[in-house]
Amino acid sequence: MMDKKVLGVLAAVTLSIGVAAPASAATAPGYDLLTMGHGTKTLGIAYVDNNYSGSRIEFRGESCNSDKEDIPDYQFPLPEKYRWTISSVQNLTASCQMGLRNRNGDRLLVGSEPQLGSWNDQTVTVQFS
Ligand SMILES: [Ca+2]
Repeated sequence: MMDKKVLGVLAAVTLSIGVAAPASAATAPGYDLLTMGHGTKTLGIAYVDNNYSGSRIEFRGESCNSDKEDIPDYQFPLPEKYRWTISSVQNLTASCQMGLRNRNGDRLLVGSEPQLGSWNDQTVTVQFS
């Protein structure tokens, strides 16, 4: 009899934890969120893993001018921890071209890319122009 009561209490505790955890977890445990730049909008997001997962960097700003070949409106040299780690990206704007730069200065224009192919783990700078 006593054993059954104890088990019942344990089951109730386990259930309440299981229900509460997903609702309060904004990002998956063990992953980092870094915000770069200032502004009211998230221009884009770069992720360490494929398919928009893993630790991520959000790039903040406002909007881009219409001259896409001008110097970038926003340029984000990645902190050392994130250099050569980016595996998927999302451009969340309508007005900006999102571009990745590798260590040679080559540029890849991107939209929403769940994988980056030969550019996997190559990005050192993210630009919006
Ligand atoms: Ca990666």
